[in-house]
Amino acid sequence: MSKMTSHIRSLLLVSFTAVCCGFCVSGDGGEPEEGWTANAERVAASQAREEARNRKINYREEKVPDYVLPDPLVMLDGTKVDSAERWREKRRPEILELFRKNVYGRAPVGRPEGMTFEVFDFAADAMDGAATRKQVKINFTGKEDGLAMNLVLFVPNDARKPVPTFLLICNRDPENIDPTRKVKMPFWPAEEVVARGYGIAAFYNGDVDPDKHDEFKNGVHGLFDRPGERPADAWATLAAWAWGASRAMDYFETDDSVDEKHVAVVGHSRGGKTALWAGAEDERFAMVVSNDSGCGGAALSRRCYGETVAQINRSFPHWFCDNFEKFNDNEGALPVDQHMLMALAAPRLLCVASADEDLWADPRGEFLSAVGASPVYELFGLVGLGTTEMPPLDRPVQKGNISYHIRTGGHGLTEYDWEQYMNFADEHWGKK
Ligand code: GTR
Repeated sequence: MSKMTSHIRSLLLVSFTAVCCGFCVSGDGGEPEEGWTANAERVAASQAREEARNRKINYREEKVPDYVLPDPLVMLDGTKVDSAERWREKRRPEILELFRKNVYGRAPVGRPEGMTFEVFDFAADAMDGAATRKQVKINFTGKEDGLAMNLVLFVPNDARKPVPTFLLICNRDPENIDPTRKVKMPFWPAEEVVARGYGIAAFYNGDVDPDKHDEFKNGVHGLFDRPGERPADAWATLAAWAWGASRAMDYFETDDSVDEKHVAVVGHSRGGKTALWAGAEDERFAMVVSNDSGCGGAALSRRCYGETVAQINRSFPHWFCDNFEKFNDNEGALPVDQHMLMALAAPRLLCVASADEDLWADPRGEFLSAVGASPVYELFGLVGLGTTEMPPLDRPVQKGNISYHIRTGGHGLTEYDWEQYMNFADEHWGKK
């Protein structure tokens, strides 16, 4: 058997083992606990709903098609990647390029000329004295009344500066990231993050690009794209939001209170897809957090479980580049799958999370992606996920440089999720 076939076989075996034999030894050394499986009634009800709507969506594990994942460690020309150096120099750029061309599109490179930062709000005694608040207007061109995004940042007052910081790409109503803290939402539990000694920042994705199909006339597309026909690999909206996250990072590099070498980019759902892409495009992010990101995020496209490529392109035609439509009902033709997007985070920290009721996002596909990215971490002499067995509910796996958990409940970003991300950061960023 050739090396390549043997690797593909082992990837398949990994998927098979995880699907069929999920169990885990309980923390107290007692009976092995079952790994997570989707609740059978929920599967049946979800399937019935799709059938009533006449949609080709699958929720049954046994109906997941056979698939072979592209090997992250084999170049397009068949050459095996056997060192971290070859990964860095050859394979990583190749995979990044494949994602730009086929999935997210190509964003303008680097920070825009003329961009300005204006700290328009400063409060040293925010959160009852626990934090210093700053609000920064990031004006992309520096032109008067030019398109700008607002960045809100809280830095704990009693922490040693500069502080490691979490940046949320907020894809929900801006009240979720209320700078006044009159509104407090678990989606962005700023007080709790500050209490753990971390900086916490956020921006609203709609500042960068509206979340609607506007023919790319508004937002940063309207600002930077040349008039005329859009290439099929032009950046779409997820790439625009990811680009926005990089502009926040540009600001962090100028702020002495933020440790720009320890910034986590965090996103939920469409924001999670964006966070993964931001971490791929911009290696300044030391940690990448994908919360319930599903299709086009952490979930393997080839599993066609829950939301599919065809479905997401239909519902959200502005999220991905036009080339992505070539893979509607044709996932096997993709030169990449989402485990390779995760691999682009290596050797940095990566968190992947799913929710029990969120079958639409394919929790098992998200887990298997993390499994599939692990060989790239191993190339760096690191442990990736450190297991191929899906854990039970609410039993986070934090053995290596990839963290995974599946929690009780539905689609959402909760305090429980944030706690896991902070625990992981504590472990790796020396707080423990
Ligand atoms: C869903 C969509 C997902 C996910 C989510 C969200 O409706 O199908 O891909 O991104 O929205 O962002 O909340």
